Amino acid sequence: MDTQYYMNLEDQFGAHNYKPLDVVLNRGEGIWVWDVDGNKYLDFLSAYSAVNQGHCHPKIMQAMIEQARKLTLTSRAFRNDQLGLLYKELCELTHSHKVLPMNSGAEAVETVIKAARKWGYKIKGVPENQAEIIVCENNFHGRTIAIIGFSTDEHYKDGFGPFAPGFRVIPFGDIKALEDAITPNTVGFMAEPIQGEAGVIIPPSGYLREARAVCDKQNVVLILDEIQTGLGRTGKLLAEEHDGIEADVTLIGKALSGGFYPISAVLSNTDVLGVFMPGDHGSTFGGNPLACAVARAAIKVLVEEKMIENAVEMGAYFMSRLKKIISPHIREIRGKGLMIGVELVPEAGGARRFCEKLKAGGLLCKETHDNVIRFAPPLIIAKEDIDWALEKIEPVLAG
Ligand code: IF1
Repeated sequence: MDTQYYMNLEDQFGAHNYKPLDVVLNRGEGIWVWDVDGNKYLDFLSAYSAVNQGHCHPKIMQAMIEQARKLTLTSRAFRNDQLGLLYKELCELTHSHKVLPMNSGAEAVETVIKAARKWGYKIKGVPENQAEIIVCENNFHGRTIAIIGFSTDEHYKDGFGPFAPGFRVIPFGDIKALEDAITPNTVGFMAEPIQGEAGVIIPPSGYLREARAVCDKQNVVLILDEIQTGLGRTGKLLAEEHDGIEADVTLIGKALSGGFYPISAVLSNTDVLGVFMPGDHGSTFGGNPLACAVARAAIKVLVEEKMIENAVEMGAYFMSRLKKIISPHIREIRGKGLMIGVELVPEAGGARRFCEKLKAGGLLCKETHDNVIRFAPPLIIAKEDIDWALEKIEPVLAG
């Protein structure tokens, strides 16, 4: 059975809500993946930063297998012995007070919307049903109805209305706009520390620190969506650390399982998650012992194997080499740690064709929007593998 066979199956029986590169993968190990025809590729996407720890990390796999033999799901009707340990380890690592586990990133975002609103009504004293949450232009927080309702990308919304009220959109990186948008009914301000899907957009330096100060002054919950930037991707455990701040609520997902299992979490101070009472929120699979055991192993290897430090070093090296490439196609190269975007000029004919060429050379990456190539290898990548990747990237970008 070759690539074409599996592609046909997907096209015939699956909804066409994606346009993937034509590569059918069936094996992964570390930074490498293999397709059904036996071709080997260097993975420069890391499943959108969910496999920061590399594919099929042996220690995470071991934890998953051991837990799967013992107990996988209890529901939250009962307690399990992995949940409290995950809470404790996450709180110690991130200086949070409370954790609420969910499954997908979008569910974590939905959860914080509920929590921030309830905090607004119960603690801040906002009149019932008047709560407002401020978000940023070009945000990406997931695909549910509430979330796409405050997207500024028409494509994500087209045909899916009506949407939930209660959101206000301001430009990203503009602290004055945040100050101006806050009203007595504002309960939260939510942003990505670096906008991923928008094309690796880095806000002006000090933006998060200033946002922290504004939120403190106005009694607004600062919510950082670190689902993509978190867990080492930008060279810190959380990207907020670059600004030396702590959000009131931090959302993590993706690499929380090293790609083994969907698990996300809302990390918060006591005030915000403290508003949830029994029955207010939940999920059948959220906080299940298999997910918790996997997450515990995934964060352990991230720290113990110094993947965050490696992201700093390899990110700086890769970035410096990328910046040396002389190419008529490149408009700007942006990045922090191993979250890197190469923006092409409009005349380059779109990032997709470059991704196709890189794939032919054995390197998998994905365009975001039309003109940005995103490079985000697993954080375990070594210098010689970056050199190998650059041998492929340089001629494709220069040509
Ligand atoms: C898709 C991009 C990445 C996220 C942030 C929440 C979520 C995401 C900051 C939702 C998810 C994804 C989902 C994936 C593509 C992708 C993505 F291309 F859109 F920009 F990562 F770079 N907050 N990001 O980045 O998490 O519910 O998916 O677990 O195909 O939609 P989820």
